[in-house]
Parts: sequence; structure tokens; C-alpha cells
Amino acid sequence: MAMLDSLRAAYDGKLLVDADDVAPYLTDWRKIWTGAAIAVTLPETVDQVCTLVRWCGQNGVRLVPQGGNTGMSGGATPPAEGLNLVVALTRLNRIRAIDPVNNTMTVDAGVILASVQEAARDAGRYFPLSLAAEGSCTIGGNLATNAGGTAVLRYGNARELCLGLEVVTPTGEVWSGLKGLRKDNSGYDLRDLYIASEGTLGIITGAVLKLYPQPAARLASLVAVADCGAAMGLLEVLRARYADRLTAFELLSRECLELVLRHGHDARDPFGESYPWYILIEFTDFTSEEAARAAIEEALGQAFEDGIVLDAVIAESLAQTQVLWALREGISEAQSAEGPTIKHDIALPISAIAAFMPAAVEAVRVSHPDIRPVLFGHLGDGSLHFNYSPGPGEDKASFMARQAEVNRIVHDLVMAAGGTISAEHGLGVLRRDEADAYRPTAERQLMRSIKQALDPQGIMNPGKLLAL
Ligand code: FAD
Ligand code: 2HG
Ligand code: ZN
Repeated sequence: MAMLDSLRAAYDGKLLVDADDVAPYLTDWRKIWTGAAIAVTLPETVDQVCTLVRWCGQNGVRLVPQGGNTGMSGGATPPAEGLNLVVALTRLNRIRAIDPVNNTMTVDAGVILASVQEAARDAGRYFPLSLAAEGSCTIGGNLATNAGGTAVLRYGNARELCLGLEVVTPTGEVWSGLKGLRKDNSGYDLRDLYIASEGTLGIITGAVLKLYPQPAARLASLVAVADCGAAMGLLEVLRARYADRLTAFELLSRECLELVLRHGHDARDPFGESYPWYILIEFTDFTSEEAARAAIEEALGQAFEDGIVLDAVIAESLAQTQVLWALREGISEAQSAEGPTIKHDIALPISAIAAFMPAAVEAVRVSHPDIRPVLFGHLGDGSLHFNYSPGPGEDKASFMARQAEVNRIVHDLVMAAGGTISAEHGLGVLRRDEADAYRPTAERQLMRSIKQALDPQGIMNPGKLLAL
């Protein structure tokens, strides 16, 4: 095909065109969206990325940046129509530099998150971004979606962990903002504009990341509570007492634990009886593991006496801490293993969550009594995965036919409570139109102006984040 010949003449990097090779890049992790592309490219240098962007601009081809393809909103999947080119960044994967004095690491965008963590560890430092997909997602994808994960309570989202970016703009030029500065007020913040832009304004090719001291004496506990009100009470007590040494506060319902017990390898219930809700808490940076254990025991003992906590197990070792984490981190895979899912990636003011949870569960139950709530999330930072799975015997088509109405019920309540319907996974195609409908007019106009100004040809990740 003439178009591919022209691409080959312009670009000398790896190119996939055979249907079998291309297929994995055309379907998302949840297997909801499948698109089409003339080819998949895997550039290894920033120059090659520039060449691809320029070639696309000259040939009316749209680019779809892709990292590890673990996103949950369909952002990395090409549209089903039109001329699309997938630009997979996984071969742009060098650790460029580590500056131990500045506590920064400069990386290519395609470095896998677990490799960033490992490189930080090897340098005696810590990179805190942590999520269950860390073995396959890339730092570029994390920044393009402003990923959150399980360490936000103490360290913030991907945005807070990034000091500088390098981006190939829609005209194929490089904007080099790879500064490792903690203060820099020199005009509009392009770094913050590109973070969470989901590949719609350019391709992130490099980043300067913040490093931290390695946390000491890590210890987790799984705590059983009666409801979200009790969970919030526990959060308040622990935060007031231990501040930043409480590094994780993750919620999971009984339904979530059962899903993981059914589908997770070697997973077992650490309690002898079942409870409605569990909180996975983690403490770090005590003087020793014993000191951390004594602090957890004391805090939970008091909470038990006050009727906040029903039961608790405290890890005896780092290995047991990891076993407890596997129960939390296995939820997404377990829910997918059980069939189709309706997901709500929401965040609320922490003070609104105790009232929101039962109200939203009840509002959905009234019109959809058979579907199963699968409720979990990063309670400590106010973000929740308010998900659903089909009830017994319900087929996929009938379950998915409920999606729009369930979304409306949940999201109307979220917005009324001052929350957001897109906390950490990005809008992609999944939340694009709903988010737009809830947006104030001024915000909608500003967003469109930005897209129009930076990408007037509309070649960057078409149809994602904003409908134009
Ligand atoms: P992709 O899926 O490839 O892409 C995501 C988006 O970013 C797309 O719009 C794509 O076009 C764009 N993009 C990718 N790379 C670039 C680039 N270099 N330049 C510009 N745009 C780019 N997310 C959380 O926030 N918290 C969690 O706890 C969490 N847990 C997860 C657990 C599992 C099991 C899975 C499968 C996913 C989870 N996620 C979570 C979703 C999360 O957004 C992704 O895992 C990750 O941040 C996306 O990285 P990726 O490299 O896979 O990006
Ligand atoms: C998590 O917190 C991820 O485990 C995935 O953000 C959430 O599967 C989901 O809905
Ligand atoms: Zn999450």
C-alpha cells in the first residue's frame, strides 16, 4: 500500500503491519474497545517520534499514543474508522539519569513503572507511584492519565511526582521541559497541561521524576469495620495520631474479598468469619517494625474499644504485608475474571463519603436490585471504585444495557456531593461525553480552545477526552 511505503521511507524504526502482530495494540485491557490502524510503530528515539508526528500531519493520519495498554477508559485504543497510527512507546525505555543529590530520575516515557521503582531502589531511593498494573504500565501512560494508585495518601498522584516533561508536539517539534526544579514560575505551566492530557495534545517522550528516601519498617494490617462511617472514623483517628506515617488506607467490601478468594491464586481469608467491609492500612517510617506494630496495636485496640473496629489482623513480616496487599490488588483482575463490569472511577470530599456510599448503593438497588456492587478504592484520598458485576445468571448484553442508567444514578449523586466522575483512570472514550455534559460552559470552552490551539489538525488521539 502506497501509504505504508511512504511511512517506511520516512521512518526507519520498528513497524508492525501483520494482523496478528498488530491485534494486541488494537484492543484495550478490559476488552471493551477494538479499533483499527494502518500500522503499529515502536519508536526507540525521540527523533523517530518527531518523524512519525510530522509524517502523520503531512498525510492526514491520526496518532494514538500507547504505553503499556493497561488503561481502563479506552484512551489508548485507536478509533474503528479513519486512518490511524498507533505509536507504542515501550521501546523508548532508557533510564536517562539519576541525580541522587537533587533526588530526581530522568527517564524515557516508555519505561515500565516497576523498572522505575527498581532503578530508584538500586540508587538507594524510592519512587512511590504504585498500582496493580505496575509490571506493565509505562511512566508515560501514568503521566498521560495522571495515575493515582495506592500511595496517593502520602505522596500524591503522578502529577505530584513529576518535575519536568519532554513532549513531541502535534507539529513534530520537541518541547524540552526536563527541569528538575521544585520552584519554577516562568509562565503557563506546560508540564501540568500535558499531565492528564491523555495523548490529545502531544506525545510525552521523557520525564523528570521525584525520588524519596526508602520507607522504613513497612507494616500492613487488614481491619474489619461495619460500614464506611466507621472507616472514616478510623481514618480520622489514625491521621491525627500518625500523620504521614499512615501511608495507605484502602477500602474493600466483602464482595471484593470474595471475588479475590474465588479467582486469586492461593488467596485466603485472613479472618475466621466474614465482615461487611475491610480496610487495608499500611504504616511506614517508624523506628522499627516492632515500633510500627506497637503503634498499630495501640491505635486499633483503642478503636476496638470505641466500637469503630470489629476485628483486625496485623502482618507478622514483610511477606505477610505483601499477602495482605495481594488481596487488595487482585480485585480488578478478579472482577474481570467474573465477567463484564460497570465501573465508576469517582472521587469525593472525604467528609462526604460516609453519607454517599449507602445512599448511592440504595439508589442503584431500587431500580437494579440484582446487580452486585463491587465497592473498593483509595479511601484515604477520597477516590472510590464504585463498580458493579452482573447478578447470578444475568447475561452480558442485559447487564451492559443497564450501564447508562446506572452511570447516571451514580454520577448525579457524585456531582451533587461535590465530587468528580473521573478520579484517576482518565476520560478516554468511556467518560468523555458524560464529563463534558457535567462541565460548566466556561470550562468546556477553555478546553476546546486549548485543543484547537495546540492541535488544529486534530491528529492527536482523536475522539479521546473531548468530543470535537
Ligand atoms: P496506556 O493504557 O497505554 O494509555 C493510557 C492513556 O495515556 C491513553 O490515552 C494513551 O493515549 C495515553 N498515553 C500513553 N502513553 C503516552 C505517552 N507517552 N504520551 C502521551 N500519551 C500517552 N490507575 C490508577 O490511576 N490507579 C490504580 O490503582 C490503577 N490500577 C490499575 C490496576 C490494573 C490491574 C490495571 C489494568 C490498570 C490500573 N490502572 C490504575 C489504570 C492506569 O491508568 C494504567 O494502569 C496506567 O496509568 C496507564 O499506563 P499505560 O502505560 O498502560 O497507558
Ligand atoms: C485499583 O484501584 C485500580 O485497583 C482499578 O484503579 C480499579 O478495576 C478498577 O475499577
Ligand atoms: Zn484505583
